[in-house]
Amino acid sequence: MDRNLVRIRRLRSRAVKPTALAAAAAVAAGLSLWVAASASGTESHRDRMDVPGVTANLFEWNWPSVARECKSTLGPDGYTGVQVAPPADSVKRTSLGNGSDTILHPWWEVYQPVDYNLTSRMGTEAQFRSMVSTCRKAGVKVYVDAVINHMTGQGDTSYGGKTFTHFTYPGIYADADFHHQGTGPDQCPSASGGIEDFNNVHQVFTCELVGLADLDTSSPRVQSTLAAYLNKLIGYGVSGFRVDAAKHIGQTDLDAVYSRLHRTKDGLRPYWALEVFGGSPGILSPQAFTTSGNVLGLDGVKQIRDAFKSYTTDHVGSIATLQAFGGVSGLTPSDRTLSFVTNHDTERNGDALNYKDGARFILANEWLLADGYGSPQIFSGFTWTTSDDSPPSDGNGLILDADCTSGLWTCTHRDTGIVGMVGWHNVVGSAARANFWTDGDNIIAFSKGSRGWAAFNNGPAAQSITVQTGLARGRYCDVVSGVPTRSGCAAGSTAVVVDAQGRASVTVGAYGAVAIDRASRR
Ligand code: LAG
Ligand code: CA
Repeated sequence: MDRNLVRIRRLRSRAVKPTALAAAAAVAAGLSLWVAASASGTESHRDRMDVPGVTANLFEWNWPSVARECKSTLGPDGYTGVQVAPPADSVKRTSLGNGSDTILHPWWEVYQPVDYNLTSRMGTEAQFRSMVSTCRKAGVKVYVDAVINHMTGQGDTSYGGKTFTHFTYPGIYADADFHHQGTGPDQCPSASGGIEDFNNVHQVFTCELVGLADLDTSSPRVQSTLAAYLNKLIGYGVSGFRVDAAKHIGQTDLDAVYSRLHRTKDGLRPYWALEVFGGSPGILSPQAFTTSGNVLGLDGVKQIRDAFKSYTTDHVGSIATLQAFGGVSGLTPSDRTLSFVTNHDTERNGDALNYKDGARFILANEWLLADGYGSPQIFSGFTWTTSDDSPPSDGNGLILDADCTSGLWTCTHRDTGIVGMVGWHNVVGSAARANFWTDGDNIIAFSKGSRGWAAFNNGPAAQSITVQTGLARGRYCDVVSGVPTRSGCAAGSTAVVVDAQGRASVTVGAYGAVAIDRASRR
């Protein structure tokens, strides 16, 4: 039994959930793998890049709420990282924009930066800083959504009280720092000045995305301004970035910015997860951006949706298809991918399952944690009716404290089954998948070496199966129904008996999962 596992087991047997220590051990295990992989790789800038482990994406949680959650929940539950919303000062709408929008402070205000001072809807710069330090102390690293392709597309005042116009942001950028319509190499060639053809590389890089002022990221001045912003965050203890609209910056400019970044507080290169929507050819594809960093698993999101619930045909799907998922099903390589069931865009645009899918959404998240593809991230946002809805805020757009009892926040990361599977993920580590079993339709089961075994039922009726678990003989507690106590299974949690041949008979509930691991043996 390896050292990490012993630690996790000791923690669980003390009736303590896997904590910062387990989390750190899991990170260290991932890290050594990464270093080994990159030693043989060709891209030197990947050398010792941070590896996030399991992250929670607390979308638009305000900074004091994130800090509290790191300490009370994320760290103790074994999450090793948290992704937070764009912290830069952004537009604060004082009137409705163009078109049909009817909400004064839609969630997307934060994707329209105005200034790199961190006065935002989520709090002050001091609150941000203190959140990062609280989270790090709880064993939870902080990853920031970095909006660096563009500035605002509308409005004239910001949360930080700045006034600006399109192309002029006092103190940071002026007209010459942006791409403009024209025919030169750093100019936008489309008639409208916006991206009209997502297959045209010149337009994708230099034209405006939905009317947002497009930074001339090829300019050394812009690059150093962006790097100064990101380095400030790194200085506060941030471990890496989800790079918004990375597809519209392009590899060359992304690399130029990345090369200016400092090491993180852990002495690593910052994590760099590029947002690149699939659907465009060649160098615009997610695959082609893996030379510049990790990428978001957006194509995987659709495969997961279609496996659990097909939107195109019968609305049933079949998770037996997930026997092949990852590089083998055409996705970017596991060690280059930030994987998730949904994010803030796909939960609204039909590409993904979302919290409204109920048990199936939870099941898909549990499966992702078990599958082990990519660095898994659990998205946890606020509930909404229309796709522009504001997160719970006061009249000025300032976001209120997250409250998991109000029904206004989904709090997906706190779900008992998901928390159990975060622990399971940390226990099984990098063990290879084995003992795959399926009924050929909507039940799958597999082990990770001899460290853990899990079963998933994406059907409306409970099913009993008898299968090879790959685990040693013993009595194990199901971790999906609750983290085991020192002496036994959690209240209401089922025990699974593995016989001398490694076989077990298990009943898996409707749209449910059962999972056991070496640290859940009692
Ligand atoms: C992203 N990744 O590349 C974000 O994940 C996505 O959420 C952002 O769009 C987008 N890129 C720009 O950062 C979101 C909303 C848009 C919104 C935009 C800027 O999905 O709807 O556009 O943020 O706030 C809004 C209006 C547009 C308008 C634009 C500029 O909806 O109609 O043209 O603002 O004024
Ligand atoms: Ca651009």
